[in-house]
Amino acid sequence: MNFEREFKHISQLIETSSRFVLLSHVHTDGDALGSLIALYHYLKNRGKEVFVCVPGKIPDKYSFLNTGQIVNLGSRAKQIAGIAKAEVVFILDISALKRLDIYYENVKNSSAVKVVIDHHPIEQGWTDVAVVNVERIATAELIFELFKFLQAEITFPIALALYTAILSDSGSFRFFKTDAFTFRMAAELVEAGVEPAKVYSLVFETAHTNQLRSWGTLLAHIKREEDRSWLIVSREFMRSNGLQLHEVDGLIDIIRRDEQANVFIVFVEKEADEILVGLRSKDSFDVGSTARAFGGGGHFHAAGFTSDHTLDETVIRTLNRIKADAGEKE
Ligand SMILES: [Mn+2]
Repeated sequence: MNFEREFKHISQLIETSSRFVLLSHVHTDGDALGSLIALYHYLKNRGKEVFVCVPGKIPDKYSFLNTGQIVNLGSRAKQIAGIAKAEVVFILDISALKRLDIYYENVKNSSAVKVVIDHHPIEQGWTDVAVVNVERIATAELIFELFKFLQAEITFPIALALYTAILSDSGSFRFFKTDAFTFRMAAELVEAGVEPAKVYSLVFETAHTNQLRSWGTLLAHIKREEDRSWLIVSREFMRSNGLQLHEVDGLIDIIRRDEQANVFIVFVEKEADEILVGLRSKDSFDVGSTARAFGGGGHFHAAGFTSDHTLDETVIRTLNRIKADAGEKE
Protein backbone atom coordinates (compact mmCIF):
# COMPACT_ATOMS: atom_id res chain seq x y z
CA MET A 1 0.00 0.00 0.00
CA ASN A 2 1.24 3.39 -0.93
CA PHE A 3 0.28 6.37 1.20
CA GLU A 4 2.36 8.96 -0.64
CA ARG A 5 -0.64 11.25 -1.20
CA GLU A 6 -1.78 11.01 2.44
CA PHE A 7 1.77 11.40 3.77
CA LYS A 8 2.28 14.52 1.64
CA HIS A 9 -0.94 15.93 3.00
CA ILE A 10 0.13 15.16 6.60
CA SER A 11 3.57 16.65 5.95
CA GLN A 12 1.89 19.86 4.75
CA LEU A 13 -0.38 19.93 7.78
CA ILE A 14 2.61 19.59 10.10
CA GLU A 15 4.48 22.26 8.17
CA THR A 16 1.67 24.79 8.37
CA SER A 17 0.09 24.10 11.80
CA SER A 18 1.25 24.64 15.35
CA ARG A 19 -1.45 23.14 17.62
CA PHE A 20 -1.93 19.35 17.64
CA VAL A 21 -3.95 16.88 19.67
CA LEU A 22 -3.22 13.14 19.55
CA LEU A 23 -5.84 10.67 20.71
CA SER A 24 -6.47 6.95 20.83
CA HIS A 25 -8.90 4.39 22.23
CA VAL A 26 -10.30 3.62 25.67
CA HIS A 27 -8.68 0.54 27.37
CA THR A 28 -5.37 1.72 26.01
CA ASP A 29 -2.57 -0.67 25.03
CA GLY A 30 1.10 -0.70 24.09
CA ASP A 31 0.51 0.04 20.42
CA ALA A 32 -1.85 2.96 21.09
CA LEU A 33 0.44 4.51 23.72
CA GLY A 34 3.67 3.82 21.84
CA SER A 35 2.27 5.31 18.62
CA LEU A 36 0.95 8.39 20.43
CA ILE A 37 4.18 8.98 22.32
CA ALA A 38 6.39 8.52 19.28
CA LEU A 39 4.33 11.04 17.31
CA TYR A 40 4.28 13.36 20.34
CA HIS A 41 8.10 13.42 20.49
CA TYR A 42 8.39 14.00 16.76
CA LEU A 43 6.00 16.98 16.85
CA LYS A 44 7.59 18.39 20.03
CA ASN A 45 11.02 18.12 18.43
CA ARG A 46 9.59 20.28 15.65
CA GLY A 47 8.48 22.90 18.18
CA LYS A 48 4.75 22.21 18.08
CA GLU A 49 2.19 22.47 20.88
CA VAL A 50 0.92 18.93 21.47
CA PHE A 51 -1.74 17.47 23.76
CA VAL A 52 -2.07 13.69 24.15
CA CYS A 53 -5.50 12.53 25.33
CA VAL A 54 -6.33 8.92 26.17
CA PRO A 55 -9.74 8.03 27.63
CA GLY A 56 -9.50 5.96 30.81
CA LYS A 57 -6.58 4.88 32.95
CA ILE A 58 -3.03 4.35 31.71
CA PRO A 59 -1.56 1.03 32.96
CA ASP A 60 1.35 1.66 35.33
CA LYS A 61 3.58 -0.72 33.41
CA TYR A 62 3.91 1.82 30.59
CA SER A 63 5.31 4.51 32.87
CA PHE A 64 8.77 3.79 31.40
CA LEU A 65 7.51 5.63 28.29
CA ASN A 66 7.18 8.68 30.53
CA THR A 67 3.40 8.61 30.14
CA GLY A 68 3.00 10.64 33.38
CA GLN A 69 4.65 13.66 31.76
CA ILE A 70 2.96 13.30 28.38
CA VAL A 71 -0.53 11.77 28.50
CA ASN A 72 -3.66 13.50 29.86
CA LEU A 73 -1.85 16.49 31.34
CA GLY A 74 -3.96 19.12 33.04
CA SER A 75 -7.65 19.10 33.82
CA ARG A 76 -10.27 17.53 31.60
CA ALA A 77 -11.46 21.08 30.79
CA LYS A 78 -7.97 21.97 29.59
CA GLN A 79 -7.85 18.88 27.37
CA ILE A 80 -11.25 19.69 25.88
CA ALA A 81 -10.11 23.27 25.26
CA GLY A 82 -6.98 21.85 23.59
CA ILE A 83 -9.15 19.76 21.27
CA ALA A 84 -11.34 22.77 20.43
CA LYS A 85 -8.28 24.92 19.62
CA ALA A 86 -6.35 22.27 17.72
CA GLU A 87 -5.57 22.74 14.05
CA VAL A 88 -4.84 19.06 13.53
CA VAL A 89 -6.12 16.03 15.42
CA PHE A 90 -4.47 12.63 15.00
CA ILE A 91 -6.59 9.61 15.92
CA LEU A 92 -4.41 6.52 16.24
CA ASP A 93 -5.15 2.78 16.51
CA ILE A 94 -8.82 3.51 17.15
CA SER A 95 -10.63 0.65 15.29
CA ALA A 96 -14.01 2.34 15.90
CA LEU A 97 -14.37 6.12 16.32
CA LYS A 98 -16.75 5.74 19.24
CA ARG A 99 -13.83 4.28 21.20
CA LEU A 100 -12.73 7.92 21.59
CA ASP A 101 -15.21 7.54 24.44
CA ILE A 102 -15.37 10.72 26.58
CA TYR A 103 -13.63 12.70 23.80
CA TYR A 104 -15.86 11.51 20.95
CA GLU A 105 -18.19 14.52 20.72
CA ASN A 106 -15.38 17.05 21.26
CA VAL A 107 -13.27 15.54 18.49
CA LYS A 108 -16.18 15.15 16.11
CA ASN A 109 -17.23 18.79 16.65
CA SER A 110 -13.71 20.21 16.49
CA SER A 111 -12.89 22.27 13.41
CA ALA A 112 -9.41 20.65 13.26
CA VAL A 113 -8.32 18.54 10.30
CA LYS A 114 -8.81 14.96 11.48
CA VAL A 115 -6.26 12.35 10.54
CA VAL A 116 -6.78 8.65 11.27
CA ILE A 117 -3.83 6.26 11.30
CA ASP A 118 -4.83 2.66 11.97
CA HIS A 119 -4.31 -1.01 11.20
CA HIS A 120 -7.93 -1.92 11.91
CA PRO A 121 -10.73 -1.69 9.39
CA ILE A 122 -12.61 1.44 10.46
CA GLU A 123 -15.54 3.57 9.34
CA GLN A 124 -13.98 6.88 8.34
CA GLY A 125 -17.18 8.93 8.70
CA TRP A 126 -16.27 12.48 9.69
CA THR A 127 -12.48 12.17 9.40
CA ASP A 128 -10.48 13.95 6.68
CA VAL A 129 -7.31 11.96 6.04
CA ALA A 130 -6.97 8.20 6.50
CA VAL A 131 -3.84 6.06 6.59
CA VAL A 132 -5.33 2.62 7.14
CA ASN A 133 -3.58 -0.64 6.33
CA VAL A 134 -5.05 -3.78 7.87
CA GLU A 135 -2.02 -5.81 6.74
CA ARG A 136 0.18 -4.21 9.43
CA ILE A 137 0.66 -5.81 12.84
CA ALA A 138 0.59 -2.45 14.63
CA THR A 139 -0.36 1.18 14.09
CA ALA A 140 3.23 2.00 15.06
CA GLU A 141 4.39 0.46 11.76
CA LEU A 142 2.37 3.10 9.89
CA ILE A 143 3.80 5.84 12.14
CA PHE A 144 7.28 4.51 11.31
CA GLU A 145 6.45 4.60 7.58
CA LEU A 146 5.25 8.19 8.02
CA PHE A 147 8.50 9.06 9.84
CA LYS A 148 10.49 7.56 6.94
CA PHE A 149 8.54 9.72 4.52
CA LEU A 150 9.15 12.80 6.71
CA GLN A 151 12.82 11.83 7.08
CA ALA A 152 12.34 12.13 10.83
CA GLU A 153 15.27 11.56 13.14
CA ILE A 154 14.54 8.42 15.18
CA THR A 155 15.66 9.60 18.62
CA PHE A 156 15.86 7.14 21.53
CA PRO A 157 12.46 8.11 23.08
CA ILE A 158 10.82 7.67 19.67
CA ALA A 159 12.56 4.32 19.12
CA LEU A 160 11.56 3.07 22.58
CA ALA A 161 7.90 4.04 22.06
CA LEU A 162 7.70 2.47 18.59
CA TYR A 163 9.45 -0.71 19.73
CA THR A 164 7.07 -1.08 22.69
CA ALA A 165 4.15 -0.70 20.30
CA ILE A 166 5.21 -3.40 17.82
CA LEU A 167 6.43 -5.72 20.59
CA SER A 168 3.06 -5.61 22.36
CA ASP A 169 0.74 -5.82 19.34
CA SER A 170 2.76 -8.66 17.81
CA GLY A 171 2.78 -10.64 21.08
CA SER A 172 6.56 -10.37 21.03
CA PHE A 173 6.96 -10.92 17.28
CA ARG A 174 4.85 -14.09 17.20
CA PHE A 175 1.41 -13.16 15.90
CA PHE A 176 0.06 -13.39 12.38
CA LYS A 177 1.09 -10.33 10.27
CA THR A 178 4.47 -10.06 11.95
CA ASP A 179 6.63 -9.90 8.82
CA ALA A 180 9.94 -8.76 7.35
CA PHE A 181 8.85 -5.12 7.65
CA THR A 182 8.27 -5.61 11.39
CA PHE A 183 11.72 -7.14 11.86
CA ARG A 184 13.51 -4.52 9.75
CA MET A 185 11.79 -1.80 11.76
CA ALA A 186 12.71 -3.56 15.02
CA ALA A 187 16.33 -3.80 13.88
CA GLU A 188 16.46 -0.08 13.19
CA LEU A 189 14.94 0.71 16.59
CA VAL A 190 17.49 -1.53 18.31
CA GLU A 191 20.22 0.34 16.42
CA ALA A 192 18.74 3.53 17.90
CA GLY A 193 19.43 2.15 21.39
CA VAL A 194 16.44 -0.01 22.37
CA GLU A 195 17.32 -3.05 24.52
CA PRO A 196 14.94 -5.88 23.51
CA ALA A 197 15.31 -7.98 26.69
CA LYS A 198 14.66 -4.97 28.88
CA VAL A 199 11.55 -3.85 27.00
CA TYR A 200 10.20 -7.42 26.88
CA SER A 201 10.50 -7.63 30.64
CA LEU A 202 8.80 -4.24 31.17
CA VAL A 203 5.88 -5.18 28.93
CA PHE A 204 5.36 -8.90 29.56
CA GLU A 205 6.93 -9.79 32.90
CA THR A 206 4.70 -7.65 35.09
CA ALA A 207 2.50 -10.16 36.96
CA HIS A 208 2.21 -10.41 40.73
CA THR A 209 2.42 -13.76 42.50
CA ASN A 210 -1.22 -13.53 43.58
CA GLN A 211 -2.21 -12.79 40.01
CA LEU A 212 -0.43 -15.94 38.75
CA ARG A 213 -2.14 -18.06 41.44
CA SER A 214 -5.52 -16.64 40.39
CA TRP A 215 -4.73 -17.39 36.76
CA GLY A 216 -4.03 -20.96 37.81
CA THR A 217 -7.52 -21.21 39.26
CA LEU A 218 -9.09 -19.65 36.18
CA LEU A 219 -7.11 -21.87 33.81
CA ALA A 220 -8.25 -24.94 35.74
CA HIS A 221 -11.76 -23.99 34.58
CA ILE A 222 -11.21 -23.53 30.85
CA LYS A 223 -14.31 -24.56 28.94
CA ARG A 224 -14.02 -26.24 25.57
CA GLU A 225 -16.61 -27.36 23.07
CA GLU A 226 -15.61 -28.48 19.57
CA ASP A 227 -12.94 -26.00 18.45
CA ARG A 228 -14.01 -23.26 20.86
CA SER A 229 -12.23 -22.59 24.10
CA TRP A 230 -13.29 -19.98 26.63
CA LEU A 231 -12.76 -18.58 30.10
CA ILE A 232 -15.19 -16.72 32.32
CA VAL A 233 -13.95 -14.17 34.86
CA SER A 234 -16.72 -12.98 37.19
CA ARG A 235 -16.65 -9.85 39.35
CA GLU A 236 -17.04 -12.11 42.38
CA PHE A 237 -13.90 -14.04 41.39
CA MET A 238 -11.89 -10.85 40.89
CA ARG A 239 -13.12 -9.41 44.19
CA SER A 240 -12.45 -12.49 46.29
CA ASN A 241 -8.99 -12.95 44.73
CA GLY A 242 -8.00 -9.29 44.88
CA LEU A 243 -7.61 -9.15 41.09
CA GLN A 244 -7.65 -5.82 39.22
CA LEU A 245 -9.27 -5.65 35.81
CA HIS A 246 -5.96 -5.18 33.98
CA GLU A 247 -4.53 -8.24 35.77
CA VAL A 248 -6.59 -10.58 33.60
CA ASP A 249 -5.06 -9.16 30.40
CA GLY A 250 -2.96 -11.82 28.75
CA LEU A 251 -5.06 -14.83 29.77
CA ILE A 252 -6.34 -15.09 26.23
CA ASP A 253 -2.79 -15.49 24.94
CA ILE A 254 -2.38 -18.46 27.26
CA ILE A 255 -5.58 -20.26 26.31
CA ARG A 256 -4.76 -19.85 22.62
CA ARG A 257 -1.87 -22.27 23.16
CA ASP A 258 -4.47 -25.05 23.10
CA GLU A 259 -3.81 -26.90 19.86
CA GLN A 260 -7.24 -28.54 20.04
CA ALA A 261 -9.08 -25.24 19.64
CA ASN A 262 -9.25 -22.52 16.99
CA VAL A 263 -11.48 -19.86 18.52
CA PHE A 264 -10.73 -18.43 21.97
CA ILE A 265 -12.87 -16.20 24.12
CA VAL A 266 -12.34 -14.53 27.49
CA PHE A 267 -15.37 -12.99 29.19
CA VAL A 268 -14.61 -10.45 31.92
CA GLU A 269 -17.45 -9.09 34.03
CA LYS A 270 -16.41 -5.48 34.60
CA GLU A 271 -19.89 -4.50 35.81
CA ALA A 272 -23.15 -6.47 35.99
CA ASP A 273 -24.11 -4.97 32.61
CA GLU A 274 -20.65 -4.37 31.15
CA ILE A 275 -18.91 -7.52 29.98
CA LEU A 276 -15.57 -7.22 28.17
CA VAL A 277 -15.25 -9.93 25.55
CA GLY A 278 -11.86 -10.71 24.02
CA LEU A 279 -11.71 -12.93 20.93
CA ARG A 280 -8.85 -14.69 19.16
CA SER A 281 -8.67 -17.21 16.35
CA LYS A 282 -5.92 -19.24 14.77
CA ASP A 283 -7.13 -20.19 11.31
CA SER A 284 -9.88 -19.25 8.91
CA PHE A 285 -12.39 -17.99 11.49
CA ASP A 286 -12.90 -14.20 11.40
CA VAL A 287 -13.41 -13.02 14.99
CA GLY A 288 -13.31 -9.39 13.78
CA SER A 289 -16.63 -9.97 12.05
CA THR A 290 -18.09 -11.55 15.20
CA ALA A 291 -16.95 -8.56 17.28
CA ARG A 292 -18.42 -6.08 14.80
CA ALA A 293 -21.77 -7.91 14.92
CA PHE A 294 -21.83 -7.00 18.63
CA GLY A 295 -20.74 -3.38 18.08
CA GLY A 296 -17.02 -3.97 18.72
CA GLY A 297 -14.02 -4.01 16.45
CA GLY A 298 -10.73 -5.61 15.66
CA HIS A 299 -8.90 -7.81 13.22
CA PHE A 300 -9.52 -11.17 11.60
CA HIS A 301 -7.57 -13.02 14.32
CA ALA A 302 -7.90 -10.65 17.30
CA ALA A 303 -10.92 -8.61 18.23
CA GLY A 304 -13.22 -7.63 21.06
CA PHE A 305 -16.44 -5.98 22.12
CA THR A 306 -18.29 -4.80 25.20
CA SER A 307 -21.67 -6.33 26.01
CA ASP A 308 -24.37 -4.64 28.08
CA HIS A 309 -26.06 -7.96 28.81
CA THR A 310 -25.37 -10.02 31.93
CA LEU A 311 -22.36 -12.31 32.05
CA ASP A 312 -24.44 -15.47 31.52
CA GLU A 313 -26.42 -13.96 28.65
CA THR A 314 -23.26 -12.63 27.01
CA VAL A 315 -21.62 -16.06 27.12
CA ILE A 316 -24.64 -17.71 25.49
CA ARG A 317 -25.13 -15.01 22.85
CA THR A 318 -21.44 -14.97 21.92
CA LEU A 319 -21.09 -18.75 21.67
CA ASN A 320 -24.30 -19.01 19.62
CA ARG A 321 -23.09 -16.32 17.26
CA ILE A 322 -19.74 -18.05 16.79
CA LYS A 323 -21.49 -21.36 16.12
CA ALA A 324 -23.74 -19.65 13.57
CA ASP A 325 -20.78 -17.86 11.92
CA ALA A 326 -19.00 -21.20 11.69
CA GLY A 327 -22.08 -22.56 9.91
CA GLU A 328 -22.99 -24.97 12.69
CA LYS A 329 -26.53 -25.79 13.67
CA GLU A 330 -27.43 -24.76 17.22
MN1 LIG B 1 -2.89 -1.79 17.51
